[in-house]
Amino acid sequence: FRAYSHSEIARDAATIKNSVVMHLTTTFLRTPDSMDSGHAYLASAFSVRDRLLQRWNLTNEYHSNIGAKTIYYMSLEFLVGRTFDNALLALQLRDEYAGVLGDVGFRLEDIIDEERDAALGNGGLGRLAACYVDSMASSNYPGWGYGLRYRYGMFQQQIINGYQVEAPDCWLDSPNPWEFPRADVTYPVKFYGHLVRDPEVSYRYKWESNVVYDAMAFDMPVPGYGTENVGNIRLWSCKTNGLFDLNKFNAGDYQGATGGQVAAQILTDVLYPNDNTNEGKELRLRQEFLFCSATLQDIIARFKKTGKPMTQLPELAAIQLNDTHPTLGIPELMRILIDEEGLSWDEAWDTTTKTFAFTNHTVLPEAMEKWPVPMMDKILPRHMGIIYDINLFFLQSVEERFPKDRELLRNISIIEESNSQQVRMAYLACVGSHKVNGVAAIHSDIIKQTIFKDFVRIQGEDKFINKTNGVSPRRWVNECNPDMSRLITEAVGDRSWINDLTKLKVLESKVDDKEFRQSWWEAKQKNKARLAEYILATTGINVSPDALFDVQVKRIHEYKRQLMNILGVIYRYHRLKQMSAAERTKELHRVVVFAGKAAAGYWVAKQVIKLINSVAEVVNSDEEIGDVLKVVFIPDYSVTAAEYIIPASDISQHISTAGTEASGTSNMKFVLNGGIILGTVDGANIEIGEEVGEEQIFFFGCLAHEVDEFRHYLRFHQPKPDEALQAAFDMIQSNTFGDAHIFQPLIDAVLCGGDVYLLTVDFPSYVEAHKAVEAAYRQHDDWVTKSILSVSRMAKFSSDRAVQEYAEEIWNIEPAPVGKST
Ligand code: 26W
Repeated sequence: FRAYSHSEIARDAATIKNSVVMHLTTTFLRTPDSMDSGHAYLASAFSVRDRLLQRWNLTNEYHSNIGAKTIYYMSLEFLVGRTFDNALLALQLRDEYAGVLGDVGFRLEDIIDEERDAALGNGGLGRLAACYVDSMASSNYPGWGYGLRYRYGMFQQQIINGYQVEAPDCWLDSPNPWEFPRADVTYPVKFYGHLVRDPEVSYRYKWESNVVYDAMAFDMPVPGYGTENVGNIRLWSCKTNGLFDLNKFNAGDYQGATGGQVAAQILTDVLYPNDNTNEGKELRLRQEFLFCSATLQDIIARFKKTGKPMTQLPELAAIQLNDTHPTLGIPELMRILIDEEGLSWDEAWDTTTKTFAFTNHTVLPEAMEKWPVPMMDKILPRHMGIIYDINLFFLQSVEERFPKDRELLRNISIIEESNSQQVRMAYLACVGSHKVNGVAAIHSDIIKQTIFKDFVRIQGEDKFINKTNGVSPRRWVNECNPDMSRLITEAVGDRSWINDLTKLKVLESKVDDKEFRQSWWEAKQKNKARLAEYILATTGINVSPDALFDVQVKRIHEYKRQLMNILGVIYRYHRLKQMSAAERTKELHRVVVFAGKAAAGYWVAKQVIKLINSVAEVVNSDEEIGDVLKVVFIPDYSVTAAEYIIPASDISQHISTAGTEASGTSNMKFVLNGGIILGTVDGANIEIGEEVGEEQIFFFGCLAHEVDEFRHYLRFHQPKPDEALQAAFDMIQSNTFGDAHIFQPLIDAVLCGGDVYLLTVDFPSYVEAHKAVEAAYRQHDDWVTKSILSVSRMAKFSSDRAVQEYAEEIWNIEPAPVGKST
């Protein structure tokens, strides 16, 4: 047993070239003469992967040899994006591969572009999971992500006639160099069936069923940067070959022969494309259980190899629940411990609660997962029984401390007494965990005052903590912004900042350095030119990099208020149309960029996309307006698109109604790339403002504590749009952007639907904030100062800091760097 040391990775051009050619000829049966860029990518990727494998094997071997405590990050979503460039940077082989590929006539950038995103997530929650496993690997924490290997990831968004049209994301159609099938790591997962009570122990059961599917592991490497550690994301896929019915086939029943396979496969076929809405679909519940059962069986199997008693599980394993989606892991662990491992209820419960911790990511009521008791009882009879018992013991303990408070018991019960009864997953996750956290300071406060209010009273303040989100500096600065990264490296003196963002502080001393400022500005201009090319390629729209780039990219949702943004654009267009040509020449040129997907069933969000595209069409072809205003909707937003868009922004909008955006993470990415925020006093915007200073951020809008009162007022009073908002409505209603009927429901939601997201309240200060941004951008020198100072103060928002806090305060786990103690 010995370490492969860093230097043993061959980096000379001849060896790299040999390995690329070897994969080209033997893995893909091609010759160098017939190599296209697709095969150049595949052959290079397989060659890089070989180099990663040495470290990956060693990491796993090392961690099991030293019996390291491991963190298991359970998430139904991992929004990884591409891996090739990330791996090249982590192994510090980027220049070497660029050279080798250059020798045979390829540009590395084009080869990188051949890779398809692994888009196994919707938005913030899924990308956070990917950043956290990146940080665990780069900070040497033994940590695994667990998720599902969806055959179809986040749908591809096409824009047809201005409307979003969804197409399947067949990301596995071509070979995937970044996954390892592990046929030997397969677990049976049961559904339905009946229970047989143990004759001796009243709460122990045997669960019998003949509906059993196999979940098979696929492992994805997570290259650590500046370390030899390689992390792992283990994704489960339903295995179907055992389900082929040869007897039916032989009897000529071909559909019947494959029926079992179809029923199984569908479990891991598609990612549910909902972000913040709970549909309550039975297939989703079965997906969640398949995931939880396979994961818990795998964790237990690994633990049992140590030979330690099951009650010591929390000493070797910490399980983090990424929102409530994996909450069935709690009753599944209870079932395994009680029914299969023979623990008493109390031992099992103590072990379970010490192992699990839970992160809440949203306060929107429509996002809260609840499952009808009859559905759960049918699909998972044993788990329903366990949940009843967990609830019973919990309520009994509360009753002892707060006797006769029927209302309290009703409020905190894991079972909601509606018609039909529902299992409240957030309550189950809370009761089954030793720590519960929100994802930004304001959000963590809000959940303590709202959904978990009674739980704070019962279980104590200390259980409820804050862990402000963070983003990976590897992907979100070093990889996506090479020019700015080069400048930072020069200022810091080396690349250490990539694993330690506190080093960014030195930029502060560069703020008066003329040459540095000039380079900083040029880097941004170059990124804007790159985005302009991307916009031209994806939309056919020509934009000038000299304009102010004003960007809002995120899932389309009413609470995120893309509608307010486009209404602001319409108002701007209205004003420009009223000006004389001479007046217009004095206006600041602006490109307003939107991107984001709407859940397939979210009609209002889809109408907002249509409105944006209709406005874009009219404004962009208005010759009077020319370059003064351009509006762009970039289709098919993705991690890769974000890597083009974010480094190119001057101002980005994070304008949720106060109190609704739990944290936001793109806000952090924009500022880390030298962009400035126009935002509400919400989520992590607040903490970003605290760090960078009020000169460096443009806040507007009402405050979270004022929202309830405004909403209450607007339920009973007609909302009153100010003149600006009214002008925007008038422009829509006079058919300026096509048939106004299409958009009337959007206006009605504001004027007749109680204006739940408070557009009429915030619009006046929103318009003012835009004016302030414009004035500031015209002060070119001050703007560069703001940009440099902001970046220098962003250390807090590294996911390395976040993961370290989780490790110290929740997981009780320490770094175990591979190679250091061998
Ligand atoms: C069951 C349907 C469903 C699916 C996804 C409900 C809720 C979700 C997620 C929790 C939504 C989500 O992605 N939330 C986002 O999480 C980010 C990471 O913490 C935060 O930065 C965002 O503010 C929050 O909206």
